[in-house]
Amino acid sequence: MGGGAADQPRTPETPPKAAATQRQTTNLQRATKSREWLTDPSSRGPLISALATSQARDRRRPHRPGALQAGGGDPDPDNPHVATFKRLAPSPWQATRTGTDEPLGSAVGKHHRSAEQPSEATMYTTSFAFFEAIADAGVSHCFVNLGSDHPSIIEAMVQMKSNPKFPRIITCPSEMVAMSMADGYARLTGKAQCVIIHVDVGTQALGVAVHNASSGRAPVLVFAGLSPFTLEGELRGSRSEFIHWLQDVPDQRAIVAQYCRYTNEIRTGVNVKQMVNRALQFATSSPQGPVYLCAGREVLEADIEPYEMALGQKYWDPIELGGLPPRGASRIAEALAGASKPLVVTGFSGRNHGIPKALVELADTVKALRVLDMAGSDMCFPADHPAWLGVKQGADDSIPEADVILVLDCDVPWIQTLCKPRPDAVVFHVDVDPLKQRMPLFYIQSDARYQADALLSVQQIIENLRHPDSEAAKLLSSQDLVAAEAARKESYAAKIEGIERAAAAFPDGTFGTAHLSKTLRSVCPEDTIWAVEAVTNTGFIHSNVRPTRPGSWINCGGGGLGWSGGGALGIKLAADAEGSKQFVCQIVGDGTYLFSIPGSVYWISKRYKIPVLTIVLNNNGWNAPRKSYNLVHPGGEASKVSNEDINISFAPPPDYAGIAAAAGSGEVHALKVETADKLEAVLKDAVAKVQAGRTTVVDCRVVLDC
Ligand SMILES: Cc1ncc(C[n+]2csc(CCOP(=O)(O)OP(=O)(O)O)c2C)c(N)n1
Ligand SMILES: [Mg+2]
Repeated sequence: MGGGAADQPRTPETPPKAAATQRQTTNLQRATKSREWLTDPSSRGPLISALATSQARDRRRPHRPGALQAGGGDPDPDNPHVATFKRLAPSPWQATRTGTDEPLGSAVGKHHRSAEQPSEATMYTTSFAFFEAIADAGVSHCFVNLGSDHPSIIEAMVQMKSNPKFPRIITCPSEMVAMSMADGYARLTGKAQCVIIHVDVGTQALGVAVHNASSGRAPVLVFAGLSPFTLEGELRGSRSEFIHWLQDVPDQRAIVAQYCRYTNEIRTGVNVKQMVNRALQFATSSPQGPVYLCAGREVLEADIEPYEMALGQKYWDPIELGGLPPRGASRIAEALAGASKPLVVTGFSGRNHGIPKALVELADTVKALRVLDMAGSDMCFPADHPAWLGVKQGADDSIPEADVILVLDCDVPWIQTLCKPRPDAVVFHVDVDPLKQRMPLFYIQSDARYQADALLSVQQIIENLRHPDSEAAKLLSSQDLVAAEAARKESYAAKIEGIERAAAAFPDGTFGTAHLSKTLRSVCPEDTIWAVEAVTNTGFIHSNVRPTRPGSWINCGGGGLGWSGGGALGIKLAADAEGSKQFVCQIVGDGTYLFSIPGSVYWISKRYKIPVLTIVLNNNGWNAPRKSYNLVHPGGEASKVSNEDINISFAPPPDYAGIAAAAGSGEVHALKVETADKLEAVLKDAVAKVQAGRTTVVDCRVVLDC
C-alpha cells in the first residue's frame, strides 16, 4: 500500500539557480522580519516567477523517484503563458511565521517531496496560501471539524497561528453546528466566515445547515478535502489510511451543489487565492449564500512559492445591485400615493440595517401605508411604529384588503390557498432575485417585477413622492393624510391592546409563549438580539418582544430545523468580536432544540466562552405536524386523536436544560419553569447568569398555540 516513508523519493541537492533564489529570499526574509513589513506592502518588489515554470515542467515530465526538481528561475520558453506569472516576494504573512531562518522560497516546485524532509518549519503549501487568502479577504473565524484530509491544514494552522491576522479557529464537534455558527455570524455582520470539514462525510454532516444558509441567504465559505487521488506514494499526501478508499466518491461537490452559489475543486495551489476570492465573491453577492470548495489531499500538501494575487483584494468585492429604473420608481410612487390601502409585504429586506429607517420614512410619507413582515427572517420594520403589522407566515387580512402592494425582498408574500390579493390589486415586486431562480415553482400576480436593491429602491420611491413636480407628490397632496394617519394609529392601538390581552397568564398558573415573551422583553437588556427558531410560536414571540432595533431579530430563514443552537453562538461570537457585545437570547421549540445538536452547541459555548440565553419552548413535542395535517385533512380521523396517537408527542420529555448542562460540564446553567408566578424570577436569574458569562438554558413549559 502507498505512503510508506521508505518508498518516498528523496530531495536532491539544490541546483545553483535555486540556491540563488534561496539566498535572495533568505536575505529578504531577514530584512523583513519586522512588523513594519507587515504593514508596508510597497516595500515589496515583483520578481519573475519560477513557480509556474517549474510546475509546468512537472506536468510534462513523468515523475522519477530521486529526480525531483527544485525550483528553477527562468520563464519557460515552451510555454508563453507561464512567463506571464509574476512571483512576488514572500507574502507579509511570512514575516511572522514561526520557524528557522531557512529560505522561504526554497520549496518551489518540489511537489513530490517526501513527508519526511527536514524543512517542515519553513513549509509553505497550498494550505498556507488558502489561510492567507481567507484572512486577507476578511474571514476572521474558521469553524473546523478535521480529518485525514487535513494534515497540511493542521500544519498551516500551527505554523501560522502567531500571525495576528490568522483567523480564530473554533473546534466544532458537529459540522451542522459549525455551519450554523458561520451562518449566525454572517447574518449579523454580513461577513462570510469559513467552515472546514472532512471529505464527503463531513459534507453530508453539514446537513440542513446548507439548506438554511441557502434559503436564509447567509454567505458562508465551506472548504472540504478530498480523499487522496494517488495510492503509491507518488505525491506527498498519497493514500495512507484505509478510509481513503471508502471516502473517495465520484462527485463530492454534488452533495451540496444545488444549495450553493458556487462550487469548485481547487486543482493547484498556484491560484488557490483566486479560487477562494471567486468563491467569496459569489457568496457575498446577492442573492448571498453558501459556496463550496474542495481540494485533494496532495493538492493541499503541494509546496508552492509564497505569493500574492496580482489582482489585489479590492477587486474581489461583491457585485453591487442597482436601484429601480426611473420609470419603475415613479410608477410605484404614484400607485402608493393614490392608494387607499397601500401595503408593503417584506421578508428579508431588513438584512440591510438601513431598511427599517427607510421604510419608516416611506410610511411617514404615505400615511395610509402599512408594513407586513412575512416569515420574520430579519428585523424589517420597528414594532413601535403605527404602520407595523407584525410577523405572519403566509396569510393576513391586510393582503386581501390592499389595493396596492409592494413586495420587497420576500420569498413567500402570501400562500394562495390561504389568502391572496384581490384581483384588481396593483402589485409590484422588488427583489434581489424576483425570479427566485432556485425555486422550481414560484409566481405571484405582480404587475411589474424589478431586480433591484431594496434600500436604493425605497429611497428612490421616497424621492419621487417628495419631488414637488412629481405626479406622485400631486396625488399624495390630494389625499386626506390626517385622516389616514389617525385611522392607522387607531388600528395600531387596537392591535397592541389585543396582543397585551392575549399575553396574560392563565388562572391555573400556566402560561403560553406570548406571556413568556412579554416577560422576557421586560427582563432582557434593551439591546438584546433575538435568535428565534420557534416554528408555531414565532408570531407570539414577535408580537410580544416587538423588536425595534435594526438587526435585533434574526430567524433562520430556512426550513431545516436546528439552526438556532449554532446560530445563536455565531451571533454572539460576532457581537463580541465586532459588535457592541449585545446580549443574545435564543428562543427555540423543544423539537427544534433537539435538532440543534445541543451536546455540541453547549460544549462549544463553554469551551470558547460564548454566553447565550436559551429559552426552550416545551410544548410537549412537535405541534407543527398537527397543523400541517389539519390544513389538508381538517376533519380527518387523525384530527380526533391525541398527539401520542399521531406520533408527535415527546412525553415523557427529556431534561432539555440538563442536556446542555452536561455538555457544558458545570459551566452551563440549567433552569426550569412551569408556572407564571415563578417565571419572572427565573428569567431574571437566567439573564444575570448569562451577563456574568455563563450560558443558561431555561426549560419553559408553555401552553400550546398562545
Ligand atoms: C430537519 C427537519 N426535520 C423535520 C422537519 C419537519 N418539521 C417541521 S416543524 C417540526 C416540529 C418542530 O417542533 P418544535 O420545535 O417543538 O416546534 P412546534 O411545532 O412545537 O412549534 C418538524 C418536525 C423540518 N422542518 N426540518
Ligand atoms: Mg414543540
